[in-house]
Amino acid sequence: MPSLSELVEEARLSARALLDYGDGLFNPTVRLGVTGLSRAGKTVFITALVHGLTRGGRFPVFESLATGRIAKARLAPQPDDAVPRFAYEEHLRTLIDERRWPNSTTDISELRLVIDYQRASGADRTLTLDIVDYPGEWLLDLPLLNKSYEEWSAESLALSRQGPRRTLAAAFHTHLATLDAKAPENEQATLIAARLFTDYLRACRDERFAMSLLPPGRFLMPGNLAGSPALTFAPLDVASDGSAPDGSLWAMMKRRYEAYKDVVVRPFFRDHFSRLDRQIVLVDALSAFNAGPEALHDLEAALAGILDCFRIGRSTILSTLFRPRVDRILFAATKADHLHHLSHDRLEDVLRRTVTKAVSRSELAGASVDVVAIAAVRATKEALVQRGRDKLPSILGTPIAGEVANGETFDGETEVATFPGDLPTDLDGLFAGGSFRGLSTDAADKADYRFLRFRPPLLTRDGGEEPALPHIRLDRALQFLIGDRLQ
Ligand SMILES: Nc1nc2c(ncn2[C@@H]2O[C@H](COP(=O)(O)OP(=O)(O)OP(=O)(O)O)[C@@H](O)[C@H]2O)c(=O)[nH]1
Ligand SMILES: [Mg+2]
Repeated sequence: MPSLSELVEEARLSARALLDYGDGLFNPTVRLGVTGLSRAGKTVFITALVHGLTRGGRFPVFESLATGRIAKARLAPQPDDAVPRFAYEEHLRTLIDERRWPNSTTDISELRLVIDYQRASGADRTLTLDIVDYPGEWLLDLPLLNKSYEEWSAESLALSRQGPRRTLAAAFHTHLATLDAKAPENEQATLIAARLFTDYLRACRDERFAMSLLPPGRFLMPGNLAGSPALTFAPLDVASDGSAPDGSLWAMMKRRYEAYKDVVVRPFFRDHFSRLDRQIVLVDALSAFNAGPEALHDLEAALAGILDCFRIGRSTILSTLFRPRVDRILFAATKADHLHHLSHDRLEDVLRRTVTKAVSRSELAGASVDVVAIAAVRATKEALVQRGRDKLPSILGTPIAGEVANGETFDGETEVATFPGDLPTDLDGLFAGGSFRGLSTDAADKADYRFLRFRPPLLTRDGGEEPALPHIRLDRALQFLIGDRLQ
């Protein structure tokens, strides 16, 4: 039996769906979700996409633009009053004028683009594209809705005792050993536990480990909820089928865990996720390579978790309330400009392998899924560099000040040619963690694959005109995501 609050919620949701629908009849709209774990490349992707559409980028594969059917794309006022606007102008200025990557963003944001185009049949039409940028970490909170505090505790403690996570969680484990779950509730002990648990999650995100699976997602990006009780709890060593004595530390943690679900998780799925029509999931597979096999496994698990949110066939954790209406999902490996183009297909293969495993587990009723390797903003050029007798396919770029390679520290001004290492051909060996080493297992110069971070490209303005941003396969991504809606 649905509870009263569920019924009320359902009524509210139907009312809004009707509103969205009515609006859509007169004014066709696509809500495009852009997600990915932190640093995956969401902000850069949206900035490049909007710039390309409004300025007219070089997008040969994006048919409607390439054939001249798009007359004009312009920004329009952001429609949702409670969601921050995506700071497009600021991000663009940072990229082009300062040649810096935009700062990290930790909250949801939205931007509305209106596209005037001509249908293939000749009629003039308008499509409204609402782009929603939200952290992929929020999707990974979905399973919490179906888990008791005790189950969640048992799982996250088990995870924190595996592989490299064990060392990173040492301080938290030490504090945990001093806690008695059945003792009276204690705000100070809880604060310390929450802080150490968050420190552990943050350490896992570090470049050397690049772990992906770190719920609760809001712990690392609390936004305006920082310091609130709903974000101040941690797992305890308690029996997964036990029940908490009244007034105990355990009961307090449990209450806050439930509050987290109510104030953070449910509203996100209800207000944002369920309204998306199309979704792109950006994946920083190269950072996982950089870190090593553990990070790749972790990424694989996180991607499976993200895909689970789109399972709509069977009855899942997603109640009918939260079910998305997404009918196209694109997984994109970002930052492909760190590789020579000869390796782009291989990068797609790695991602396809990871995703296929997850897709075959889920029933994505009606949704089509594709995979592409992209660079939203291409920071490098390609060159063949003579090394001894061989010519190596290398990439040319300006490493960010402070990046180090072979003992040399870069100043942020000098352009260098590098050979980042080949992506391994043997994918099974790669995931099995055989011979492939990354930063988390060895010194940087011993890692089998290592990429440098480059500055955004140097662009010159021809006359007064804004320069186009170079990219890799961004047009292919666009064609898959919205090409059919511009027919
Ligand atoms: N070379 C290259 N680097 C990129 C590209 N896109 C993103 N990056 C790098 O990845 C970093 C993160 O990109 P963002 O777009 O800020 O990623 P995000 O997903 O918005 O990150 P958060 O806001 O922290 O969640 C940037 O600072 C760049 O260093 C790209 O197309 N090419
Ligand atoms: Mg961002």
